[in-house]
Amino acid sequence: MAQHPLCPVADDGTRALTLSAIGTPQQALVNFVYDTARPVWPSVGIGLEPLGGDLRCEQWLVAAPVRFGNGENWHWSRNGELLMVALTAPDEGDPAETTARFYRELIATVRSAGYPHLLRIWNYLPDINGGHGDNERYRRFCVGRGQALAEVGLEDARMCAATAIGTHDDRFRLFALAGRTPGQPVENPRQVSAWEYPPLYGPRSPAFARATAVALADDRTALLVSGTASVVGHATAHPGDVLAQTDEAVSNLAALLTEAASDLQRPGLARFGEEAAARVYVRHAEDWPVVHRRLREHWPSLPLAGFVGDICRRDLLVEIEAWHCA
Ligand code: 3EB
Repeated sequence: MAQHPLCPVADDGTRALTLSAIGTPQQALVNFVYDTARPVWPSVGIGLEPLGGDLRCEQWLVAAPVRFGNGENWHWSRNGELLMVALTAPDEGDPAETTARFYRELIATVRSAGYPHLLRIWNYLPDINGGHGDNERYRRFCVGRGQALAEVGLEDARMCAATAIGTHDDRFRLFALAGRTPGQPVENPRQVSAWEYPPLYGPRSPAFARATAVALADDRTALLVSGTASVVGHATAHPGDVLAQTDEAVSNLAALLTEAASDLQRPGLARFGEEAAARVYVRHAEDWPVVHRRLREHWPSLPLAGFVGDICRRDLLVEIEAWHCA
């Protein structure tokens, strides 16, 4: 692992995101572990091949005590404020069906458990670019998600930050963080809101916020930043050029952080600081070294983790998500 001297990462590659007051007893709500074969909940894998970088594990810490449980296809963990749900199922049939089922189950669960506000969602689905035109699996995923949201009356503009990435394995994975109190969605002035994309990109526009801001107990704010790609307005910028796409994604993230700092009146959010980390998804593993080097130039001390993952538009080669506290 190429450890950068400025990165605040433990020797074992673990980076903690502390979602409760620093100095109080903490416990993991979830550990995203990148290279463990059979993690045990609340440790969990994301089904993508890791490419290296600074991180091996993200610990999402909250105030203890945390309780854990599971059902047939899912695990959960929760404390008094936050709930994490991980649903997984074999990938079968039309992704619209699986997705609608997952989202119905997710929303029913978070509501009945008393954590009705979605704060961050990750969707990892096999073969995201399989199928043609409006039958492309990502577009069917968007149809299923949209249908479940419509059924429960959840407006797109109130959705949370999200990631949707294609895997090369055979399981559908959905992770969701939910809270007792709402987060605040943040949009990106350089980008059309995803739920307002024109039908050119699919019959059902994607329902997610560019970021969700979550107020923490000790007056910090966590900014949970969606997968961010080289999309300007609603169009893909620089098709075929992974480094130009990387720079454009970085510009999008800079604009988003500026917007968040202003919306929340919290100047510290305007740049990635001490408490932050990013996952980077590249479509082609061979692009990782140049993308990694370029990101290191933009962000000398931001801990990074690289993965092979398919981005939801075929012409996108790289996507970056992040969390960031200030
Ligand atoms: C984009 O800006 C890139 O459908 O949940 C990024 C993050 C993207 C989340 C989703 C899609 C999603 O449109 C794709």
